[in-house]
Amino acid sequence: MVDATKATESLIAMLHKDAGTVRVYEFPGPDVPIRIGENIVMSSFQVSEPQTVRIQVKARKFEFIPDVIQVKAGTPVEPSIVSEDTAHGIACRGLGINERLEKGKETVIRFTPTNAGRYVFSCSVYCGSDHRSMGGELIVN
Ligand SMILES: [Cu+2]
Repeated sequence: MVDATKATESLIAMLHKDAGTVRVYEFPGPDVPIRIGENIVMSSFQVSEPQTVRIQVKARKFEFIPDVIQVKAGTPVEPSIVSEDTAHGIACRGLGINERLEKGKETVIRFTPTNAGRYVFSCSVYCGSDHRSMGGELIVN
């Protein structure tokens, strides 16, 4: 039984032998925890939804600010990107993203990176002499 008034956002799972009535959890009782030596085998896990990470990003000749963004795998990410000077773009091949960024207009991209890694992004709309150096990196841990 779960007492909802005592519930928190995390649960503890305890492996046990279903030794009494099958599919009825009888503890304390015949359902004995699985032990390794003296230790009961347990693990905790989150049951709450991961919080969306919202990030304000500026684009301008020839940089993204910030240009390094770190997030956890499985966390929804919502960068809100505004170009300050001219049309730019943001493309990230590893995440299948390519959006045009009009001057002064907010562009919100929503995605959830599932695999850890480093994802390079860059400007995908030609914006001048240093266009090719305009980029950054999303680090997914
Ligand atoms: Cu550019």
